[in-house]
Amino acid sequence: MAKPTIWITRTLSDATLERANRDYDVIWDPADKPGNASDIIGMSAKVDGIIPCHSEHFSADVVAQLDPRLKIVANHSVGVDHCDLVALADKGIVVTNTPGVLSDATAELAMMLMLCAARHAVEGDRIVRSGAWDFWSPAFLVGKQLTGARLGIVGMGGVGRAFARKARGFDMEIHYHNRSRLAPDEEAGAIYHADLDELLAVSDFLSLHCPATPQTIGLMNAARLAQLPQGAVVVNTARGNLIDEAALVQAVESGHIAAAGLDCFITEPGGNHAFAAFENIVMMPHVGSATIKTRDAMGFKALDNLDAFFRGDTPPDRL
Ligand code: 8YV
Repeated sequence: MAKPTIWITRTLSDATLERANRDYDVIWDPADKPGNASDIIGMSAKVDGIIPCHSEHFSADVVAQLDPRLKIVANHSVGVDHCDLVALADKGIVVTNTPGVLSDATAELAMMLMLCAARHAVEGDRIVRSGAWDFWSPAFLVGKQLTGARLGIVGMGGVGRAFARKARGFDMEIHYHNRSRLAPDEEAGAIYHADLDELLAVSDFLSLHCPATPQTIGLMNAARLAQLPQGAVVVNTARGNLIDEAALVQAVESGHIAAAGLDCFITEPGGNHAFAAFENIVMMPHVGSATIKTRDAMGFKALDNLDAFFRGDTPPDRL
């Protein structure tokens, strides 16, 4: 039987590309450019499946123009806010994602951002690197300690729970808000707040781990940022549009928010240049899951989903 043809939109890990080329007829452009609407529409007539990243947008308008040849969108991401799931379902296109395998890598990056934000890493690095380090005092670059502090986690899915596990190692008191309360073994002592506002009031550190949905976009607006304790640290490794960026700039400027660590921005790639004026905002370019181990695992999970689908089974991560 002829191998199915798939389009791999971006440069996935070597191991993933090798396995894909072994099992499929693969269309992949090493130029590694995001696929735009016309790329996606055009390619849908040539392939049976696509492995996209969050950089390819399957809007309702794009989905309406897809060729019936395309049967499955096997995302190389856990987040699927770049896909109009209703439009894809209406069109009979199967959609999968890659839950679980990127939780630890993303939680590690969140921890890095939280520590860097809390301990003036951007400023400290700049001072030493530039040769401007000509002074020391016990009052120099005094930061905020994680030990014993209250950490609020919004969204206790795979990444939120992985982050809670790591934060326990720093002896933080874990609080969380989630659509539903976790079972006691998953909660592992974390304190549940059914009400987001209650969580915010006790979050010396706040880390966002929920998906971007119509309910969560703009979640951290000026009013919610104001509910955090004075001097709180905000971390976002989920999606940029969870935070009102102008409100965050104001809250950092006023000192109400002591520092922030951001891996996600409303505009990507690009970020928000207003943040660059603040050395207490540490930023990374959406690389939460960018480790060799995790990139391999994400690619393999996307391929596992395709394999199952083309065998005639239900893909394990079908949405
Ligand atoms: C990925 C992500 O790097 O999985 C997600 O939802 O945001 C990132 O971890 C990216 O989406 C890869 O496609």
